[in-house]
Amino acid sequence: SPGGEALRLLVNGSCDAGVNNTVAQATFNEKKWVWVEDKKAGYVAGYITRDMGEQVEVRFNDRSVEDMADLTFLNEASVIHNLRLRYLSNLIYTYSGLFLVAVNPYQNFPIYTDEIIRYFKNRRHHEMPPHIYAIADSAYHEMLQERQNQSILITGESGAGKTENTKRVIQYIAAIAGDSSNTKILGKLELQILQTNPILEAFGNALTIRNNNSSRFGKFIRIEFNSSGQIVGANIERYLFEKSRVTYQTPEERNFHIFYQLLRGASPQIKSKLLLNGSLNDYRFTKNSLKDIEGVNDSIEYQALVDAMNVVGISEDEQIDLFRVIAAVLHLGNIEIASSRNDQAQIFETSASENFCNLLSIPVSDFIKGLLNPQVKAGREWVTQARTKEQVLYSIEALAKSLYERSFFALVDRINKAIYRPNNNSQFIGVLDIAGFEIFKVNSFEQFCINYTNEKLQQFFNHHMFVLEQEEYKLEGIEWKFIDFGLDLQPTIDLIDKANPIGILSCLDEECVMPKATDKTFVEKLHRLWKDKSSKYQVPRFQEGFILQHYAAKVEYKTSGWLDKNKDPLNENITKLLARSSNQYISSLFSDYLGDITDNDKKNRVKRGVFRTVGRHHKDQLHSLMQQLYSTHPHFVRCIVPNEEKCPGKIDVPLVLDQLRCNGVLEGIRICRAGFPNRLSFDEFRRRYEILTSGIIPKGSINSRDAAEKLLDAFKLDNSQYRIGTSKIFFRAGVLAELEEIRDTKLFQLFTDFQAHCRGWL
Ligand code: AOV
Ligand code: MG
Repeated sequence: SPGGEALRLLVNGSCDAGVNNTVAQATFNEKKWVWVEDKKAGYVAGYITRDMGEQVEVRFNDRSVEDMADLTFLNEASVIHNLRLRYLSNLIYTYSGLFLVAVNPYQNFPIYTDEIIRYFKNRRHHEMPPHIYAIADSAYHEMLQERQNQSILITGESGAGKTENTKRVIQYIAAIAGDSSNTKILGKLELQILQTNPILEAFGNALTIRNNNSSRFGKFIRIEFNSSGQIVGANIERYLFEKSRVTYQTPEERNFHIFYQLLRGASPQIKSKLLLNGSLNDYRFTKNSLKDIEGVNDSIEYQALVDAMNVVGISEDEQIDLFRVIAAVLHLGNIEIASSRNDQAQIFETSASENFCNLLSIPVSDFIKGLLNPQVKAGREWVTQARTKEQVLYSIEALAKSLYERSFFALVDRINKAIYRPNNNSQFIGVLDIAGFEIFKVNSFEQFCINYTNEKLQQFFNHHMFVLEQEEYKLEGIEWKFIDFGLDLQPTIDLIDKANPIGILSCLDEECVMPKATDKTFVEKLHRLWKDKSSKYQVPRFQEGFILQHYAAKVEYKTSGWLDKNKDPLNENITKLLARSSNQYISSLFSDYLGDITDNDKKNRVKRGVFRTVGRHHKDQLHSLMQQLYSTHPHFVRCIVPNEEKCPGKIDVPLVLDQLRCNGVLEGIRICRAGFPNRLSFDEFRRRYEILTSGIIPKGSINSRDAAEKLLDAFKLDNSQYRIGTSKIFFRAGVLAELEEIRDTKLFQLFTDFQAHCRGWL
């Protein structure tokens, strides 16, 4: 009984447990049902498992199921009820057909300890409660057994727990894959891999309204193993970085963590080296933001960052270079631009510019000239242009964002250098932590890119779930009529990324090289191309933009600023100066701007992707990610935000339902139930369930297929409930769960009989 208290027996009665087949019906009738008073829930139904006179032990009927595909009645209400029941009993993980669903607990449960890791290690997936470790463990074992690369795809809204679960996967794998001698101490490489995370988070995460530690980039971490399953290296690929945060944050949000860590945690010596003598309120790029995160001390985090960099092997000089960029960005933000009478930009106070140039080792006079009066090519001639205050401010911000972004990308490359060892014979487990589908009040290019990504990932899921699953039925020769679920997302994907007929991304690229093109000409061209041509495309009533039908919902995109966001133009006068900086790190960040004098250089720039637009770059990266994913055996994790207040123990039902609809969980269950989601080999089936019958299977040799068939007969399972393949039996959702329950009861009975038997002896 819960809490060991005596339970009050209230009413003897029956309760509709909703069982619908003969085997379960039989056990149902044997159960002695009771209602138990509960302070919170009123009355809870349960049945007596042990009668001790004054006290009884009760198993509650209102138990949740560990796999929602086993729910007897499947609808939105039962799914949410089940998740809620579990969440309120501190069970944050639930299977849902092919998904693991994880609801953010907003509190630390002791479910990630070394002991729990040992508990999951080497156990079979279906014997274990739902947990992220069970997913990590099956990926690991399937990689070794099937000799196939694995992937774990973790998606969900901001704040849902993607990054936390990603960390848990890495933690688990580092613990079990390095641990061949069963010692607790992690190897150096495993430690380095674990320590890459605080570094990436310092530079790539920020406080947002929805998450105190929000990742502002997506990542795919590949951990590579040799044939005996030991880690031989790792590699991190990053996607879509939100660099606009460097120059602008709403008052409730912060800039990237590193700004606060550096200004609050660095020693006076380091700060003076970086010419930083102010605090957060003295720099334009930090002063308007929120300053503190509840429960976080930025100086302690700074120390943790430095420790992590030391573990990974990033030297003190390299660390200074990384911080140099942060300081330079802060100085850049403080350059004050005045405007002359004829509207020309001017700089009177040069100290911020001097600091910037000193730190980055470039000549300050050239810098100021390049900013205020850049040389631009007009035909074959170079002419000097005068700039307005707005133009200069714009190029300063573009430079700050680009400087930060390039340094962040270089940091990821540097980390990869430390942990990646090319190895031809390795296999990998890849973990994808990427922002889920987004719909805001105003949706711009950033949401368009992220939703495009999610459309592709959902298409991948559908392919895996519906196509491959049905192929397996065919392979096993079971009778099956191919179902077309009408879930092909290709029309929307084509509309976005096809080159011919020209999709949205290509159309945007074309406009980016057209002289005189504007956001307006872009959207007009789109309408001409797609209005009434695709059922997934609509023209909005009021604003300049377009409406796309995504798998999750219709989203209206506003296209102002898209040309610039896609082209991402920089002041080449300044980037060329930086490319020639005497500081090697800085010059390496801008090496793609090393002059455009020779044709060779030009070719080089094309090759290095300078001329690639943001959209094009993302499309290429995504293409390569998808190629990798299609070569893997995937595992899907869907993270759920329980409420908008970051509050433990509270489930906001409409909010959760919305996410379940968007991320395909509900649809996934429906389809799972139309098919035969559970399967067991003949041998395994016999081994596990022979105990439920007596003497049906003759002693001695009988092949496992015949044995299994005899068992199925004995259980009187309706033959719509299973299919017999060439090597396994496939079951409808819920059948195995019921057999398991009967088996539990049986084992318990055997155990008590045995006890009674022993007592008889005494
Ligand atoms: P996200 O990665 O999905 O959002 P996080 O993984 O950063 O979300 O989770 C947000 C916060 O929720 C964390 O900082 C933790 O405080 C808490 N949390 C999440 N999962 C757990 C867990 N399993 N146990 C304890 N606390 C948890 V974003 O990167 O914003 O898309 O952009
Ligand atoms: Mg995250």
